[in-house]
Amino acid sequence: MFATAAAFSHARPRADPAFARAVAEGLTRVRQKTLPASGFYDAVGSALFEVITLLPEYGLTRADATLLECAAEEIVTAAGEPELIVELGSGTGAKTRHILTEGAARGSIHYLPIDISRAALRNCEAALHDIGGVLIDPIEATYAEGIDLALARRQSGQRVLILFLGSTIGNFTRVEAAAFLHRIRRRLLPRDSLLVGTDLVKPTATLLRAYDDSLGVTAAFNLNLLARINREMDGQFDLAQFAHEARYNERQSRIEMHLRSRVAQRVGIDALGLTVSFAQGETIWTESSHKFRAEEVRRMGKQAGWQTSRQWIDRQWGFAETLFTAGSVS
Ligand code: AVJ
Repeated sequence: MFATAAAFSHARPRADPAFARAVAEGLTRVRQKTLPASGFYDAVGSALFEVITLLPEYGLTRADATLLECAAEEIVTAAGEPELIVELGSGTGAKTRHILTEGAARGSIHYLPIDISRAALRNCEAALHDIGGVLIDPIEATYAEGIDLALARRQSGQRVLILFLGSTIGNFTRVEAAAFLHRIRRRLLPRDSLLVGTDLVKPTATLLRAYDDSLGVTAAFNLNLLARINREMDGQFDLAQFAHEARYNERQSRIEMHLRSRVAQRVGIDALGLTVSFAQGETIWTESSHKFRAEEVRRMGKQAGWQTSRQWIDRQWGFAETLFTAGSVS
């Protein structure tokens, strides 16, 4: 039947169970409703994020990439020429290329990108497979599970470098970020390293432009959370009834993204058996993107048990790469 083909092309994509749980929990909160920032990155959202990185207003990814390109040689040397390189959140692999190329110039590299998205891992492998002397072993897992799986592959005497780039750490609260740095430190050995990319505090106007661009790509990226619920969970969100909003929280030095309901409305999410009520002007908090001071990052590492740190800073945009190295465990 011809109808079958049409029905297939409109088939509901399978709901990601972790995202579905977070939706059910976050939209039934009595006070501030929330949706998780990890939910942005389905196929549509990942493509929109790639566009964001090209926008003139969003300098973050360009600063990160430029720094890594310029400092790759120093980073690999300071990390003690690691043989095992683990990356949290594989991204497109474009930024990692410089580190891997430099590492492979000193000896063969085992590269283990970790991501919950199989599509992201496939893109990363396709983008980096041509670098000679690098064995790529993608791990489809959460960061915590993935780190344990990756470190189980360490052969004795191998030195490890963990990469956490792109200011992804900025999505954590400061307390969560500190706990994360501590947890990684406990899993590593003396002389292992961790490279963390962080966006730095900068003028509020610059930040607001970066998270509310003139083309509306960030608005689409934010609204895609609702579109994704419609696609995966038979949600009834009318996207025109929600507005993208980016605020800067001075006290916490972070951008907060929200979706504001333009009217009082009730929205069904059929696959969850849920109806959500919104007051006019009520918001869903969708992301926090923390901005750091360079010395604050070094201090966080020290407090988490990392003995030494080195930093490379892009002053034009305001971005830092910080390399923490584990000393002897006391
Ligand atoms: C990928 C988490 C670093 O916080 O800037 C971009 C995501 N959100 N525009 C960020 C994002 C809105 C991005 N991170």
